[in-house]
Order: sequence, then structure tokens, then C-alpha cells
Amino acid sequence: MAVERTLSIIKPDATRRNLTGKINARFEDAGLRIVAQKRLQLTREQAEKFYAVHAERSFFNDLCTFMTSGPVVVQVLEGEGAVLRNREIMGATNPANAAPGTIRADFAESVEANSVHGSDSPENAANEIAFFFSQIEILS
Ligand code: RTP
Ligand code: MG
Repeated sequence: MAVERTLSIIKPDATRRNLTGKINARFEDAGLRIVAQKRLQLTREQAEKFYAVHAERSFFNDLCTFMTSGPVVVQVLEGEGAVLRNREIMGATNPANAAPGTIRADFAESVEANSVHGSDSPENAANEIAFFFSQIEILS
């Protein structure tokens, strides 16, 4: 399987509860490398642009409010099949449906405050990485 990169976001519910290190350990224990990482607070404009694909969904406004409610940690994860691998480590969107041992099963508060974001395809990963990072900020 090819080495890929994916964009991960540790969401405000998780940074608020001081879970950044515990979540990063899940990625590293699964063989993914954190090759770029920064902590920032999204502006409303950035959140709306990042989640533009969901603009027509009923939860869009609440999602943007939540994602701007505190610091996030944006990061690039690298490894074999990183996009799918990260989705497995994260678990299902709704923690009630997430497999035992996944980040969302163990840490998420609700379907919205679900602790992590991960790109859902290699194409989206490339766009999402470019949204936050320049090439010189990513070090394999
Ligand atoms: P993500 O994009 O954050 O990695 O999560 P995902 O692919 O598993 O879920 P997606 O369908 O892309 O939804 C994006 C985020 O919107 C929030 N959400 N709220 N209230 C709701 O019913 C609802 N549904 C989704 C979650 O924060 C979800 O991760
Ligand atoms: Mg998604």
C-alpha cells in the first residue's frame, strides 16, 4: 500500500479536555507519523470555508460555531494508507456507533463534539492539507 498523507484536526472538545497527547499517541501507536502540527483557533470564515461541502446540511451552522469555540490542533499524518487508516483509528462519526478502542468511542462527547476530523479521500486530503500548511512546514 502506498504511503499517503491525511489531514487530521483535534477538535475543540478534545483540546479543552487536554486530550491532545492521548490522541496523538493513538496515531503514533498505529504507525502514523505526525509530520506537521500546529495549534490555532479557526475564524468563522475559515470554518465555513473548510466545511463548505456541508453548507446545505442542517448541522452546518452549529458545526461552525463548535469548531470556532476553542483551539484546534491541525496536523498532517503520514503512513501506509494513511487516509483510511486514520478513519479506522477515529471510528464512526457518531460515538454511539464507533467501534470499541477508537478515538471517538473513547473520547467523543456527541455526534458533533466528536474529538477529531480526518480527511475522507486522498483528493480531499491534498486540498485540506493545502488549506492549513505550506510544503516547507511538512517534514517527513
Ligand atoms: P469529519 O469530517 O469531522 O472527519 O467527520 P466525518 O467525516 O465522520 O463526518 P461528516 O459527515 O463529514 O460531518 C462533519 C462533522 O459535522 C459534525 N456533525 N454533526 N449534528 C449532526 O448530526 C452532525 N453530523 C455531523 C461532526 O462534528 C462531524 O464530524
Ligand atoms: Mg467528513
